[in-house]
Amino acid sequence: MRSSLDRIDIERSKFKKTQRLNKTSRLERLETIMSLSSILVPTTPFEGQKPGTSGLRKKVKVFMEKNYTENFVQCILNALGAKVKGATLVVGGDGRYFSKQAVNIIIRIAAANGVAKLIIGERGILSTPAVSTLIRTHKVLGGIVLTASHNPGGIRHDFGIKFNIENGGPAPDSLTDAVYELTKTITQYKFTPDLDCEFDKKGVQTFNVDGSEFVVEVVDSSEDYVALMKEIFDFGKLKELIRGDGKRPPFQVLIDSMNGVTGVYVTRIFVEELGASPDNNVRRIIPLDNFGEIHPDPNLTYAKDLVDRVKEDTTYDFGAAFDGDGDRNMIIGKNAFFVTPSDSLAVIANNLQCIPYFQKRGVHGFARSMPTAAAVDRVAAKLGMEMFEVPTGWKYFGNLMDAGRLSLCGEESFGTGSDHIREKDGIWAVLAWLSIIAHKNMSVEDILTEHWKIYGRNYFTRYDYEECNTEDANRMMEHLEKLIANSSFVGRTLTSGGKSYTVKIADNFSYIDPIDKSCAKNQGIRVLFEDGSRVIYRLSGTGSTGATIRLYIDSYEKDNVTADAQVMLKPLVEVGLEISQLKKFTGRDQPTVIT
Ligand code: G16
Repeated sequence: MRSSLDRIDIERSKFKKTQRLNKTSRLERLETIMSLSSILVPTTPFEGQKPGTSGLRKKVKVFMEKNYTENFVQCILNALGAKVKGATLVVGGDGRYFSKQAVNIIIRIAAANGVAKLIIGERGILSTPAVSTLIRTHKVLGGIVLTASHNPGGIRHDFGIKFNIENGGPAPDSLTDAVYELTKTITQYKFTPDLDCEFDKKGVQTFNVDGSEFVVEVVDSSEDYVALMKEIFDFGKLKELIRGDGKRPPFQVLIDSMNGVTGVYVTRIFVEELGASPDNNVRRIIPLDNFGEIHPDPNLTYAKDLVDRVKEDTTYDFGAAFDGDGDRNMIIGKNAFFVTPSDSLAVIANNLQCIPYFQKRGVHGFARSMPTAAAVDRVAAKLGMEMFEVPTGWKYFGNLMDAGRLSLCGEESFGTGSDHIREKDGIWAVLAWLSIIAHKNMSVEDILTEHWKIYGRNYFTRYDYEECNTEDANRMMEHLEKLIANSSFVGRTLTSGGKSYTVKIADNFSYIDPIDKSCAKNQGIRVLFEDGSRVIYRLSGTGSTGATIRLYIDSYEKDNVTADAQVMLKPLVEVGLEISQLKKFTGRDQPTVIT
């Protein structure tokens, strides 16, 4: 039976010369190594090993500095404490540049720290949702995910490491804060220098390290994940949709992996299981360690290539793209009709009965991150569902899911997911959309239009100002802090393009987790207006260079639901820029990305 990566190799051979894998069985040779010893390596702390919204992200060259990666990995294990001894961890990532070196470092440090077993994706490849799946299905202590997500890869770009806990989700602030504190004082790490471990092919290798057994199990990158998707969705129905069923012609999809890790899963699920054409229905499905020099971020700017293709070729009914590690998704319909992530969440929430998983398990609450437009709140209100608003970051959904109070959630940053795992899940989102389309037999645009007619529309846009000078960006945020602290700000009316907005509430968002009562402060400045519109300002926590300012604009219309979002929101954008004095502080008069 071929593994997922073998299948990808077959695809790869169509594009370029097949990379011959070294088939000599190093596994046999390793079996003869009976006893290995660990050593303590002296080291000194590095500044700035502070995990951001989702792990530590830096330039590859930073991770390549002597002891940089080792220090961080050791600090993760130190922060976990005594639980590490005898534990099992999952290791894998999106295969970006430096992944293999990082996996080797983790193997040697984990063995030296008394970890009993590592479950590693073949060649170190696992999407972020697949890591979450493996942690949950194997019921292990957690996983180390090697990715900088949607950030570009390659030697000149970004690498990242994050830890996921035993529920399969990103580590909470308490753990990442502990890791950061440890990085400031680390003096040594444990290492097994002679541990030479193969992870290119499925199989189990056993070593003896300091007198204890250490096992490395290399698993198929997609097997458990595909099995989970088959439990959640009706693959028979989805196949009929994609292939056509005699009554309906094939529903033409174009699924774009943007040279990221989802190529492995797209090949298995869309091509092999659902019968999509490898030539016409999928693209950029070979995972490349530099993502082919593109920015693997599924939005209208960085996935423009897909948008243009779907626009030009009107035979396509649907397009989707994913980011490097497969947790983000973008959905477009015929003629590249764009579905905002906030609307995508609301539409899925309104149609969960189309998905067998929810038919069986019922639906227990919805959630969104604070900057995400409130479209899903309206669905929750109509369906009588509990609704949560959390800070930006998937880690804030985990407790609610574990407590059985949350089934579906999403973020404006192109993340959508459910309690099937504890990460956002790009492929899951596309399968959810296709299930809804198969059930309703409607186009993407018609589904949206119908939704807006029922609920009204939250017009939403996000302006990103990437790689600003950090001091400038901080000064702008300080200015906003001062402004909202001034009691005369509430009640002030701002006017632009003939529209007036009166400030109702202005604050810096904080959140108390309803389950463990932990508090997250300073999660973004919100200016809420009398008419329900909102402007939100945040600094990104995922960049690796300078500061990225995000300006989020959300405005609700009950009846006028089919206008152009950018035209509709222009006055509010102007108001947002005026309040922040963004141009004055940063010198920028245009955003890098508009979504
Ligand atoms: C990460 C988190 C998301 C979050 C996003 C926000 O996404 O997993 O939950 O919404 O960051 O990023 P920023 O702080 O830049 O606004 P990913 O896909 O990068 O892991």
